[in-house]
Amino acid sequence: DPRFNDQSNTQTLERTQITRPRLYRVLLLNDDYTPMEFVVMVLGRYFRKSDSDAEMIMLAVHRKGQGVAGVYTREVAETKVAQVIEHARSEGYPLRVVAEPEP
Ligand code: TYC
Repeated sequence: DPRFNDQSNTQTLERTQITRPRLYRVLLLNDDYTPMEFVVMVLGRYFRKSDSDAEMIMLAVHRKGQGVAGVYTREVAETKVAQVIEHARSEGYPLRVVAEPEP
């Protein structure tokens, strides 16, 4: 019987191993110089936020000091950080963006 898959003819349940990737939060940090409209544009273009969600997230960061732009696997999160920083620097803005693992 093919279900009995060891020599003692006892049944062994085989399970497929599923490993969830660790997820990383991309955080936007507040500063005094980056224009609000640039942060809203970043949230739309790089984090696929609607205009109203982008506005709410930007204002939360402005008031509270930091906020979550999105949650991704490590490589995606790090790529978005690099892309946003490059874009901000190209415009002369000091915007800070970091990725941190979820607890
Ligand atoms: N504090 C900025 C201003 O008043 C706006 C801002 C919001 C900057 C969020 C960065 O991550 C940021 N122009």
